[in-house]
Amino acid sequence: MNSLSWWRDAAIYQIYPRSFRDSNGDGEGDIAGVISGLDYLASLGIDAIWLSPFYTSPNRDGGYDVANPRDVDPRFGTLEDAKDLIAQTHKRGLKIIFDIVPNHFSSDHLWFQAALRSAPGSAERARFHFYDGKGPDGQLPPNNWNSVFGGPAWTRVKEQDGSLGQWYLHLFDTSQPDLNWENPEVASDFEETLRFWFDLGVDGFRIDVAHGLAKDEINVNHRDPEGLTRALRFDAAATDQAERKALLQDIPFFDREGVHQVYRSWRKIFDSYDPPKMGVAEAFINPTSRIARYVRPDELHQAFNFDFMMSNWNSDEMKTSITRTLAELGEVGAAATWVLNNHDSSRVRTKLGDETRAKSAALLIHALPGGIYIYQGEELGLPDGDLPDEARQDPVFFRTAGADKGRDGCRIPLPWEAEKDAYGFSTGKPWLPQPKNWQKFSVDQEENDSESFLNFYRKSLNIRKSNPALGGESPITWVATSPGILYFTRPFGLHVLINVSENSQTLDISEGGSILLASHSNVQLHAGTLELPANSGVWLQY
Ligand code: TEU
Repeated sequence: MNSLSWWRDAAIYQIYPRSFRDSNGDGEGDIAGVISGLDYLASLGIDAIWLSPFYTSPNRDGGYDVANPRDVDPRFGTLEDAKDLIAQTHKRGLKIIFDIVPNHFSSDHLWFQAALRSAPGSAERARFHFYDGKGPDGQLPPNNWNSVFGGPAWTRVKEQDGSLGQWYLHLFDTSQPDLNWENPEVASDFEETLRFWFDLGVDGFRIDVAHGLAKDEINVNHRDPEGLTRALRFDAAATDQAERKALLQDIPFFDREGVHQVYRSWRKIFDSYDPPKMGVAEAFINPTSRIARYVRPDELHQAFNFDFMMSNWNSDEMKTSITRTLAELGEVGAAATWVLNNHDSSRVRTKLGDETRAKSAALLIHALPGGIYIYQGEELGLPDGDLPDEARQDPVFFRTAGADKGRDGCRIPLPWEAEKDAYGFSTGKPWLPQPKNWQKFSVDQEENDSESFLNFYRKSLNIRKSNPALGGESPITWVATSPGILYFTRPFGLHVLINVSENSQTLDISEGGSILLASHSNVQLHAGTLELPANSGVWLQY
């Protein structure tokens, strides 16, 4: 890890604070809970943590509805707790990044409350996207855009005199009014937020909906509103991925030119600190060549690699995505990132369908040049949990009338201790019910089992950190081999082979190597013959 550009090959662990660990028994995770887990996190072999939002929020979208970006929600603790977390994280030699949500505020934010009290055309309304409706009485929304969470992207307000009035844009929930980035007050407020946390020692930001801040002309309808809905659905299984990628290229409020000016000005702020701060874009766009534009030398540092995350368990698809990523990012001099899942997607174990594949996917990405992101619980091999509909909280579930189950299944509180209530997550009732059979995934059980998923991740991450053949950005060289196998080498004698097929394969390879790590003990190497069972993977050291 190079200290100035530490993020280029870092392993960054995503904490969803609400579900990490609860210190006060209210059933929701909090900052003190994160602090109590820091030794565990440091033992994994990661370099940094990223926390999803814990700011003041009515919590209609898990805190991505921010009412005050420069304070901590009492459910999570206090600003003093946040300062303590930064100090305690640094003390363990880890970096810490927070989440910034520039596309929208919560409708509880003072600015939006003021906008509701103010007249159409006022300066207060100009911080958001307020428009008159269409139709004789303005009863129709200004355009036909859909919200990412389902339903229209517009809500009509009541004016002060009680009459039905203007409409405001919300690409997400009604409680998340979009900010108007053409208004300089918006830009300066976010610069203040960046500096506020940077001055407290935060090392960088994950930028929520980084592709959404600039919008096309509001007065123009989108020609394919149904395509728009399909492109935006969270339920990956509901849309063919190839179709989805095509549809994503034509969204009037994503990936517009105007966003780049914002990141150029943020970069100046990042670089004004010593050492410089970093930013990672959450930009859900296609084609991938567009992603490279967010990480040009004067913009952000990283962008999540959703193209790879959305690839199916298919060797050609995965290889194409890897090759394209490295080539496109290489052109702008940016480091790649590799992500298997996050708090918006299915967990990788569930997505790939079994444990061996999930381990092999980790062996693959932990051996690629660039940075990796790990979503809390991924190291335990957690699957998505089944939830009764009554327990669901994600606005996606409600706004699609249950057609899309939403993202709660991947947000279930972590199991820490097999024999305790709530698996030791909380002494109270967890905000989402945990499945009955999660003892085996609990941290304490996995700690004591040398063959556990956790100990596998620990080995993988610690080798990645200490062995010069892994991590870093040295190139990969593909080796021609049997169909269904991904085989590449990296300098310092590392050979990586992943069997992305349902057939066990016996491969003749060069002699002299030994197994550094394998997804399973049934991967065997004898002289120059490698037995690679279906879906398994291996690192060989020559
Ligand atoms: O997600 C952004 C988001 O919803 C899109 O990138 C989405 O993945 C894509 O359009 C496909 O539907 C972020 C947060 O990660 C998420 O938890 C929040 O709910 C959302 O922003 C709103 O802040």
